[in-house]
Amino acid sequence: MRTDLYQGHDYYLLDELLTEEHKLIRDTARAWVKKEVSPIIEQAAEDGKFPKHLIPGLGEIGGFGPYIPEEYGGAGLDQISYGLIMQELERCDSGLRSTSSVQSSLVMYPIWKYGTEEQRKKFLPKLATGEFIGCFGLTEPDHGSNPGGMITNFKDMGDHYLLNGAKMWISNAPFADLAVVWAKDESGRIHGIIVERGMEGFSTPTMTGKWSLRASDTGELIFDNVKVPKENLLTGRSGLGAPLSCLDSARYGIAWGAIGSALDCYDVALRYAKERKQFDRPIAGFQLQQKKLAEMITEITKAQLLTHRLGQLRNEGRATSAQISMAKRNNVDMAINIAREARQILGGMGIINEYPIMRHMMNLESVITYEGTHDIHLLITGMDITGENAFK
Ligand code: TGC
Ligand code: FAD
Repeated sequence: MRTDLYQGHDYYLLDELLTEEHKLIRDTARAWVKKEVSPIIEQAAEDGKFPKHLIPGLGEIGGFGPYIPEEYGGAGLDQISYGLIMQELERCDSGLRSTSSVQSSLVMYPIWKYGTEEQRKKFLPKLATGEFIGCFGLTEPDHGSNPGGMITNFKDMGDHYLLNGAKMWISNAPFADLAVVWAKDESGRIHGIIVERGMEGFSTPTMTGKWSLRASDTGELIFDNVKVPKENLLTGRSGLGAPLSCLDSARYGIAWGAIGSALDCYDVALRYAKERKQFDRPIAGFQLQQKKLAEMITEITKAQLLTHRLGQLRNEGRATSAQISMAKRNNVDMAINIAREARQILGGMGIINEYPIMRHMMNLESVITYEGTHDIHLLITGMDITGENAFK
């Protein structure tokens, strides 16, 4: 098993912009990842299973709802802290970050923002420790990029709601205790509703056959006349804007997380290039390899600057959805390109699981698709700068 030698890369001295608390949070997450996750992640990916024994530890390092107020069990941290945790988790594996960001931004966030006080008290503290795991059901078999077309629906039956439909591609679904599900009421308006495991007619079949994000469990959500208590409706906001606002928070976390994947690929490739000799000298001495490495650190540094500024804007409540889209799209694309270049630097060694690069590369094929595809985010930027909607 390869020893995890990662130390971080900070070419533009961005650490100077962080507080002591930020650095402590980041270093704690990094140390936990190195001790608990790095030794087992390749096996988890090979097995195609999320390592559930990590859940309590993830809760302890603030991986579940870092910015949720302490009164609800969260850590009450700022957005840069949230980003730094996502970066450290995805530095190890995108599936690990997925579990954390789905729980934080797609389950805890909507309950905190749009739930009742009763729902907050019932669910948030247990979600913060990992005693409960949640998932987020927006995508349907026939509605991915266009979630507004969803057909999952509920009817008001007087003393309960009756939920029917299906969601697919849902991270953590196979073992989640609860699902925040987006469904239409009888007038076609979208609402969030909390569906709990054990409710009759609710099942979560596992999706198999993934070559990507293998250390994360993905499943369907099937609702066959599920009776949902009325107190499980999220009453604070309705319409497509409600789930999309949760996506803003998760996409922001991905923008940081993707930097983590890129840093790990760069770190491994740089070390390998200095050690590996061909034609009697380290391959790091050849101009073609230096071009790859120099471009990698340049792109990582640009992404770090973009994302740090976005974090400041988020802290001030000024970041727009379109700014978040730009960062998600840029950083994931940057990371996937770096993974591909890093793999080449390692030659044949780049394809085996002694090194993490191929796993990152495969993971990033999911990350570039979920939470809005690469092309959808381009269209969001296009609409923002021109005022013209090219989606429809
Ligand atoms: P459109 O007509 O543009 O908007 C409908 C309403 O939503 C508002 N809105 C937003 N509100 C908050 N935040 C945002 N980011 C928002 N974007 C739009 C908008 O103002 C409008 O409000 P109102 O009051 O006028 O009704 O919607 P559209 O139907 O044209 O679709 C727009 C589009 C394509 C950008 C959007 O639907 C989209 O982003 N599609 C991509 C779908 C997506 O990202 N799905 C992600 C599923 S979850 C997931 O992938 C989790 S992976 C987890 C992991 O493992 O990490
Ligand atoms: P489609 O929407 O069918 O898109 C196919 C292609 O068409 C894409 O290239 C897209 O960019 C392009 N396209 C679509 N519309 C347009 C347009 N208007 N103009 C130009 N091009 C367009 N969803 C959840 O709700 N919860 C989850 O937890 C979750 N986890 C996921 C985990 C994994 C591993 C994966 C792979 C997906 C997950 N998703 C989840 C679903 C994810 O959000 C969707 O896959 C994504 O939104 C794209 O939808 P789609 O796959 O149906 O592709």
